[in-house]
Amino acid sequence: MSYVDEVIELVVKQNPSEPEFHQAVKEVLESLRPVVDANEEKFRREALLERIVNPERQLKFRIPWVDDKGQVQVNTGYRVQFNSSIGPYKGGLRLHPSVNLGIIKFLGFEQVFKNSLTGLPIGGGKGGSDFDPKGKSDREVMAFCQSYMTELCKYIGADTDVPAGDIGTGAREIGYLFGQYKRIKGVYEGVLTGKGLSYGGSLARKEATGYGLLYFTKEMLIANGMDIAGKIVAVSGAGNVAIYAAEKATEMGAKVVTLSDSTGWIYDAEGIDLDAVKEIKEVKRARLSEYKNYRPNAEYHEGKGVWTVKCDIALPCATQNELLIDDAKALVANGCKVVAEGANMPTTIEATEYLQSNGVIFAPGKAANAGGVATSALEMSQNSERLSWTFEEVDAKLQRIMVDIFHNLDAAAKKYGFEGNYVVGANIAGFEKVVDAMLAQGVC
Ligand code: NDP
Ligand code: 2IT
Repeated sequence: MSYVDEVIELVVKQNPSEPEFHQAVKEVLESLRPVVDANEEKFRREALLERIVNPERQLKFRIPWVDDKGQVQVNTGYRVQFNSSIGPYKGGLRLHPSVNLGIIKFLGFEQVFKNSLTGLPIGGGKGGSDFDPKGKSDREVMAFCQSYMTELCKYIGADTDVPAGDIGTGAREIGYLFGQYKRIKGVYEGVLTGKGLSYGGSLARKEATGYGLLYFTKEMLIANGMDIAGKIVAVSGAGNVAIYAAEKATEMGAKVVTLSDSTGWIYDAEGIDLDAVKEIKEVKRARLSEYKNYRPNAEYHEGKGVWTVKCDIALPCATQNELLIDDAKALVANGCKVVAEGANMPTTIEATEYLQSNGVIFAPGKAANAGGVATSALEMSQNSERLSWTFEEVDAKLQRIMVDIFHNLDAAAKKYGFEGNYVVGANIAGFEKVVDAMLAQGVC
């Protein structure tokens, strides 16, 4: 059996009931076959793949907190410190009832290669909890965040592990987490990114994942002889990534016609009104169904269906496995030419293969959504030098990073004979740097 197949089998055996982790490992290792085959003897002796698929450390702990009725609630907290070969662990904290160890491990594993692709000195990690911020009061969210950080602060620090936002963790949660870290440790340091601008945050971090997705997509379109202006774009999600992806796509002259949340989706043939969406989502923390109050001509549909509309470009920006094989078929049938992932692993392996084999240009999340973590690394730099850069400075660096990522993975795909396969290109380009650092650092 080949080394890649052996390790995939091992991962499934050693981590039963973690399907998302299996999926992420399979996608990456399948892409690495040409590199692994060319170095099989050395990689086996070094147990390189076994080391790559095993987190350096995984933490799981109790988070007790008191709700507004005086009732004690208990959630489970996680932090998976996956790989520190190229820098301190870096990656977000997800707060969503679906969170479990397998989901955090898939996200941490992806983060290792994504962070490598940014070209910046950050290792990979991820954390979160099954706590659901929806419907909770600000005080309840604060109580939870303070309890989470009371335990987490023992394992993180500006030079060891630097968490940030992800689903359910935005500016409010980062503020409460930062305050508790400072209070317990007595240190004012850049231990989290995505901070508020008044206490060490970076301009353009809020916009960075969505904007970066569009900088990447634009470069990929140019390389394929296409232009983003005038295109119809379907976006899923209505959170941090989706909103700023839609904003930049609109700024680039495309028309965004959809957004979605966990209860339904909107279709606005005239182009989504982002001021309305920001008010609904960022200010009121309400449901997308309210969008019709702002734009009576728009459609609101309960449930799934965002991929059934006619579009040139699809940008899945909500969550994992939200674009399935039937969605891929509908997109192809409707003439979609490009899919670029704003979320982490939103497209199943089957759907990805269907899109690629039907001529759709496909950009994997670990490359296309790397602008968020890249700008987090820029926030770390600013904190270290105790200076703040202007929006324009950060945005210019972000653009450069996304353009470079595209060309690096394009080159890696070509080098191994997979021209145009950006999944293979991203996995190989991300892997090569991590492997180089791991081998240089000996058995650790
Ligand atoms: P937010 O919490 O801001 O928004 C998430 C959006 O996706 C919401 O509209 C939410 O709807 C929807 N959503 C979440 N879970 C589900 C689900 N199970 N089914 C249907 N819809 C769902 O998160 P972000 O925008 O920050 O993150 C979105 C994706 O992007 C995630 O995959 C994340 O890992 C990834 N990402 C985020 C980065 C960042 O910097 N924030 C960086 C790189 C990737 P509802 O509000 O109804 O739950
Ligand atoms: O998935 C991701 O890259 C993020 N949620 C952002 C991580 C970060 O550290 O900014």
